[in-house]
Amino acid sequence: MKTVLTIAGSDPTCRAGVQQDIRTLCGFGVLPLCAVTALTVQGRRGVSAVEPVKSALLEKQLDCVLKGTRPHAVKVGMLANAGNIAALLKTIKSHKLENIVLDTVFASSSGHPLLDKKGISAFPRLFPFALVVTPNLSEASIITGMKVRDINGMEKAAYFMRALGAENVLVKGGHLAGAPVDVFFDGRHFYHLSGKRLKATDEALHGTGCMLSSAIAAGVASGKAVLTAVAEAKVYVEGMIRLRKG
Ligand code: PXL
Repeated sequence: MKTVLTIAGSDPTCRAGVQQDIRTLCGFGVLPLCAVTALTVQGRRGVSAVEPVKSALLEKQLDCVLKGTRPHAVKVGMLANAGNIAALLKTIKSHKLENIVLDTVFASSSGHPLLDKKGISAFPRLFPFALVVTPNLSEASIITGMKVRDINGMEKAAYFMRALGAENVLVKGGHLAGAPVDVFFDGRHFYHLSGKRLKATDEALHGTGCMLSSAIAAGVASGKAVLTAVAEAKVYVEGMIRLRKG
């Protein structure tokens, strides 16, 4: 059985974070492993508290779960702070982790920070190890310092992030003013992946980024090409949003 390690924060609603990752990975028939980076306290009204785990404890979790095994892919979600990024970098090198799907989790949809300022500055240090990085428009803007709000800007940002070392970049266009188009860049071609604009509540959309990155990691672990895994993950997330609407 293929295995995917998720490194992410806990969301007690189970709609996002490590809980959502595990559900998604199981749905794709891969075996999840996990390491928890932080506890969040949240409910229907958003995040009310965040408690990062000590970086040494994150490192211990990773060393323990990786002893004697190398996952087929890794999904990285909420990291909380620069100390956890340093612990992850150390682990990536010591355990030679590959097929890393790096989700950019900077803040909750209600605006609560999920990665501190030093963490945001340190975040691009992970790019050279990422098979694919998956920012939305605001995360792409923060990383690149550009105002990313249209497809042209998404292409420029994707180019910039590949130059920072990511092998592939998926800039998610769910917050575009017009039709939702994602831009995928593999260093040679820009692919425009169009989706359907679904009418959904914030609650129904909560955690869909976690779902998408986990689904991509599951596809990659199963031997799919990154672009195929991305396309299939998009179809999966769309289906789940429809289900969540009831
Ligand atoms: O959806 C981003 C996200 C990721 N991980 C955790 C979260 C959230 C959003 O709230 O709580 C733990």
